[in-house]
Amino acid sequence: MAFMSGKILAFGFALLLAAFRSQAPAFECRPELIPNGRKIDGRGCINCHVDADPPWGGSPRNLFGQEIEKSARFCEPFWSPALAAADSDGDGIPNGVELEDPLGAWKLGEPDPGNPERVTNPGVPGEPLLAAEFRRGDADADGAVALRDATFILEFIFQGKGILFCRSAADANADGDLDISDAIFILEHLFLGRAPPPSPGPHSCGPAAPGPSCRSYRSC
Ligand SMILES: [Ca+2]
Ligand SMILES: [Ca+2]
Ligand SMILES: [Ca+2]
Repeated sequence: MAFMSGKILAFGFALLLAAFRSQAPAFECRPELIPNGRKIDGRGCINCHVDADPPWGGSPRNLFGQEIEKSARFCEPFWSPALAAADSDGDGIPNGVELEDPLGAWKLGEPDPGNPERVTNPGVPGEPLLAAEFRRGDADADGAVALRDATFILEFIFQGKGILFCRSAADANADGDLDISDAIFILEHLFLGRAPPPSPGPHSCGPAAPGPSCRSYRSC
């Protein structure tokens, strides 16, 4: 009889634990552990939970929260290049781009990176995005069209190096393709004085096509 009571108690405890885990408590410290963690609503719980302000202090985790829960331990840092590169909510925009730290380089204690107005929730797919802008020919997104943009394009095409923040920016001749002719176009402009990259040009920013492309381009 005592053995049965023990099993019933254990079962009840397991049920309670499961209920507790499904209504996951929000760690107030965790918004501080991701870049721009409090930019959306000032508190930041909504980055990981479906309800930012439930009456009893916690709510089920959204898709980003579920991903974090796999590796996070209490208030220990967990932000990483791998987590930045992942797309937890499956909307085509990596977590790091949504939080304005595409490379996952931000460290706890550093100022928030990027443009806070562009921050979106990495756990909620389909949020409206601010229109992204780009400079034609500035493939490496450092704010200028230079020799390094040509080498960036060649290394990206032939060696798979680098992160292409905006395909339109690297499409220097604006023909819709990204290939060796874009690197040549930049070189001819720089060293032979030929025509600059077409609209919006190398010195002005112009709107990119709607969608996630150019979302992480940050020199405009
Ligand atoms: Ca996403
Ligand atoms: Ca550049
Ligand atoms: Ca092209």
